[in-house]
Amino acid sequence: MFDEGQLYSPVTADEDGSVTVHLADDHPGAKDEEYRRRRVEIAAPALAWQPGEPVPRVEYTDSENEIWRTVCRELAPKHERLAIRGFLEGKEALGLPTDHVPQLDEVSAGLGPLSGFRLHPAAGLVPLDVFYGSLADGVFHSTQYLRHASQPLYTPEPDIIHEVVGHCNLLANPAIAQVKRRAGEAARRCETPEGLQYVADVFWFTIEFGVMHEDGELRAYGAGLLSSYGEIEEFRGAEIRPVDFHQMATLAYDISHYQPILFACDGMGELTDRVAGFFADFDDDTPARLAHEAA
Ligand code: TIH
Ligand code: FE2
Repeated sequence: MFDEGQLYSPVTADEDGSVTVHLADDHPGAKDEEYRRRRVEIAAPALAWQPGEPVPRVEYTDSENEIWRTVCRELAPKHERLAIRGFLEGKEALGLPTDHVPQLDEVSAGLGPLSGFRLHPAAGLVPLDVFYGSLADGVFHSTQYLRHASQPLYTPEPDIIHEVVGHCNLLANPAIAQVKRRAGEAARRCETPEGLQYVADVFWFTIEFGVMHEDGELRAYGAGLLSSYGEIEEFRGAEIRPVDFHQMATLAYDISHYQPILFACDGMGELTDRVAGFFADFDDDTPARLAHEAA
């Protein structure tokens, strides 16, 4: 069980239209006035954005581009050593810039011909039914701000590095993009918040934090591992369990640290057949059935 709402700094708008980004006291940017101002500047157009309008462009500053460069440089050798082949193929095909932050529309233009996915801007947390449901339409919601410069190696809060370097390189692989579409279709079929939460929990332990046995080695395919040059070095030290959907949905855990328990697919086939098949078959009755089987 996991509350995704805790991950994002809430973004609110007053009646007069003024936007506030609420950073928690322990957020690395909490006391950085310039960072706070910048978060508002980036969130406001995303909050006001409506589908059909052009995605707001962000003129990234030199220091933001520097964060992007640092993370890309640190991640490159770690991806080669620790990411699954399917991710590396997607990364090669998408060819993201490594020297500056790309615009969401540029990333969408690259993804379109590869897997049909495109990006919508997110000011902060997108309601779960919208976030997961729109995956069925090939839409991925992406934040546009960057993590704070003082902690580039890991952020508990998804930023554009996580969304684009982690998720979009995966979405550039059609077989993996298909798993995300199936998760979206499962979310669309849910009529209960419990069903939707179950989809979100399984998504968390697969697409966000999944690992895989590949060619005799444990490698990462979860976007949250692939966007953090701190956590990607540590996942082989986690407790690794075989894929178990009931466990994924019932495990209590803490989002502010590296994950101590991860679930490993046995090769790409288990992701594209078993995990995708789980989402393809999922409905509101699935949780009770799996709980019964586990008892
Ligand atoms: N921890 C990831 C990173 O540092 O890139 C970001 C997140 C992934 C999932 C939730 S937050
Ligand atoms: Fe994510």
